[in-house]
Amino acid sequence: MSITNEISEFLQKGRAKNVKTLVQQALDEGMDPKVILNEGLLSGMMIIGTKFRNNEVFVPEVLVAARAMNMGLSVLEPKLVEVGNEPVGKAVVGTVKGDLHDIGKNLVVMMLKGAGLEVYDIGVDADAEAFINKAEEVGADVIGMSALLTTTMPNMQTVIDLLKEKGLRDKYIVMVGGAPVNESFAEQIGADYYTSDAASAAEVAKQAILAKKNA
Ligand code: B1M
Repeated sequence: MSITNEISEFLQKGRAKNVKTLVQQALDEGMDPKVILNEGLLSGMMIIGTKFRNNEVFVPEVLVAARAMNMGLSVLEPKLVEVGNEPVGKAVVGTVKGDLHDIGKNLVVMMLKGAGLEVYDIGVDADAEAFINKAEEVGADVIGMSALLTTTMPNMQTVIDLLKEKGLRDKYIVMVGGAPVNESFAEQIGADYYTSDAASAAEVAKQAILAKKNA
């Protein structure tokens, strides 16, 4: 079995320590961190997601798999972040109120750091004030929101509405993403950008900041 398959298998079983060890081993063997991410960690998480939807596994199993995923990501982070180094701008990133899913958000945080942004991760279940207060405090360029539940997607709108209410909407580049979010939803709530994955989020954020600074 290939090492990425082993990572995927251990992740599905929630064996965090094995995942951590194997991710490190794969890196030591010179494997591309993106291959480890996509073919090991994310592939295992996708299988768990499908089994969850089909009622073949339940919340506790998903929770331990998610812990193993985050443990693997923590080993990968320094490698994924190693790329660009010029400080491009600042971003505040979080998962919206009512939503505890953090894996996609963590990936976005890592990729943004890798693209040279200074990132303030406000965690999960973050309300509108938390996004805006942090953005104001640190002088952010970007507010990035993640949502994984159809029931929490509307909370992205709440953040944008509060920005408008405070007269701050144009001050920030607002980016949204997460499995149930799409381009038309982003347009409907008045976000600036939707991206389907963390790597494109980083690319778009960087371009948008540069474009705004040069405008
Ligand atoms: Co939950 N959950 N979950 N869950 N969970 C989903 C999302 C679900 C689709 C599963 C299913 O039914 N098939 C379903 C949502 C259904 C819906 O709303 N339509 C669901 C449900 C129902 C629930 C609960 C309600 C279950 C329950 O309690 N009965 C509950 C809700 C808790 C809450 O949040 N209040 C719940 C709980 C959990 C766990 C805690 C057990 C765990 C989360 C642990 C954690 O995150 N630490 C969990 C997990 C792991 C999942 C699945 C299996 C995997 C999610 C994930 O991490 N994917 C998920 C099924 C699935 O998505 N297939 C599911 C990997 C991750 C890398 O992808 O986050 O999409 P994702 O990020 C992607 C892109 O979306 C994008 O970049 C990433 C790729 O590069 N992206 C952005 C994300 N954010 C972005 C922001 C951007 C740009 C791109 O710009 C700012």
